[in-house]
Amino acid sequence: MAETKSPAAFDVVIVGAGFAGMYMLHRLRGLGMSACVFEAGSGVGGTWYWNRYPGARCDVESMQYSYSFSPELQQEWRWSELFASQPEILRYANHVADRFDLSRDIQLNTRVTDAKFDRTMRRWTVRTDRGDLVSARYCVMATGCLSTARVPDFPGIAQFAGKTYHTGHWPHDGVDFTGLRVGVIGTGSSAIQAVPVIAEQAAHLFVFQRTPNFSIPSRNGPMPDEYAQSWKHDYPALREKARHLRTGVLNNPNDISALEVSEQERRRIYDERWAAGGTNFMAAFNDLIVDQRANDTAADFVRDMIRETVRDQSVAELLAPKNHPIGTKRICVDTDYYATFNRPNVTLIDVRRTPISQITAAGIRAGDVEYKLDAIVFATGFDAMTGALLNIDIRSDGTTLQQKWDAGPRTYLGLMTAGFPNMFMITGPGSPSVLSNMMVSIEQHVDWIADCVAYLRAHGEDCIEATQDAEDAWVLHGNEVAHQTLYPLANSWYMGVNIPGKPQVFMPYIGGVGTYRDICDEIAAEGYRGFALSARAQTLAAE
Ligand code: N01
Repeated sequence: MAETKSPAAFDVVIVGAGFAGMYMLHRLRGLGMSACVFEAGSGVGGTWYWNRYPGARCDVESMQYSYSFSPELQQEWRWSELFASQPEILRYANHVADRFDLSRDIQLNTRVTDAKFDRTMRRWTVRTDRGDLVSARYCVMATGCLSTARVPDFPGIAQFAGKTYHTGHWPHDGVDFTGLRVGVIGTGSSAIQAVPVIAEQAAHLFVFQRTPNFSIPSRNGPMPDEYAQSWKHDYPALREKARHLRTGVLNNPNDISALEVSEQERRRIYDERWAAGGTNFMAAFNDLIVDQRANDTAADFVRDMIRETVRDQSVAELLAPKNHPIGTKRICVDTDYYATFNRPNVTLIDVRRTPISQITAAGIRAGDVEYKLDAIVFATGFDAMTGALLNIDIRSDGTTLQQKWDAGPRTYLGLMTAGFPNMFMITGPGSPSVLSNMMVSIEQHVDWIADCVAYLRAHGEDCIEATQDAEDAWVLHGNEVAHQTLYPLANSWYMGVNIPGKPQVFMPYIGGVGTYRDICDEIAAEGYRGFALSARAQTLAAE
């Protein structure tokens, strides 16, 4: 879009007003820095603004999936359920925006299209789809890990006469499926939450499954007052403890091997975790994600639970995952997912055996069968971790980020990438991000970045850049750690496998939230080891 304005100048430009961008703005204000935030949505909340599909809720407990930076905020906010629903989390995001007066620096309905670094001026110039032009010393990408929705390129998609929806772009006024024949494509976390709710409304629901997933019942319910109070009473200590755990979630880890106990004892422990519900199931033993034999015991247990729940054993067999170790694709959490397949109005279709060949005017064709539909829900996921970043034309020294990451993302700590000075990523590839409680990881990154820019200011520096050596070493370390686990055995979006042509590398850092935090803190304490720091004045004097 043409523009004639000269750029407005800020200390920092932030891309995205989800939980990461909002807290970043708050911290920068606290440092007396000027910042502006661009947000593509018409409201704050990021992933919770976009993902409004039926049944959407968080699979980390509400008492833990919330900001910890403000003691007042965490005391005053009341969650109504153990696992908060999307509308409630969005209300919370809006409450935070109001409470900390964030909105005056957030420009909504504005998508950042380009960001260019000028090495002479040591500033980023950022453009938007509305013609804004902004210059800032630092650019912070708070663009989210799962914010670029993906619809596979099914032939005939445009000719479908009914309505289509993607879970990650759900209409704001909801969708009424009453009396309709609905198809859901995909059986990841989003579908597993949406399917039971849509099944209650639809005349008939067809679930098109390519790969079954392991799902644990959430056992969600109203938040008991005493439970909320027990957290609030001890919040500072509990939050601190969570920051040093592997996933950033207090999940009652059992620090013994699944192979150390008798079969009976193992079964007792799995039964207990299954009855308690939620992702804590994966903390039943300490080796489920590193030892195939240990993993098999947990996977067998869940497969048995599926067979117990689903009456038609041929459907149960289709729903029971057999091709990836449990937990190596994101473990799902549900309310009545497997039981939904006992309903007479729900049909499971195995599109592994008979792939979807076409979307027709009347529905979906898989094999020889055309399923007549009034609506199709694409629960087909996201171009994860890199999609939102690479959708922006990011350039420095004549190179684009797209070119630099041609063979997969390369970062130092998931915070910066060499050759792109003064650009920070929040929960970028190479950090624990999607393998952790995102709130814990977001706060850790925001605090690290805020401390970093404050340090630069205090030391008269205005430029920071990851060195190539440090980045190479971090990428190597990340790969080594990932390959000590079972994660790379799954065709997951963690590996980029869901996007045709995307380089297949394990993107998040799996070393654990606590270990990672210690590494980041040590690096900062050593004057930002592995980063090159400089000031423009010094550079000019040297020339
Ligand atoms: O997406 P997904 P999602 N033909 O990529 C299928 C977070 N999240 O939106 O596995 C047929 O997991 C695909 O099949 P396959 C969470 O981190 C959190 O569900 O590629 N099927 C798969 O079944 C999660 O992991 C929460 O064989 C096709 C599905 O589409 C992440 O978001 C809630 C296909 C995509 O599953 C993404 O979850 C929701 C094709 N051509 C999401 N292409 C909570 O906090 C794709 N599929 C609870």
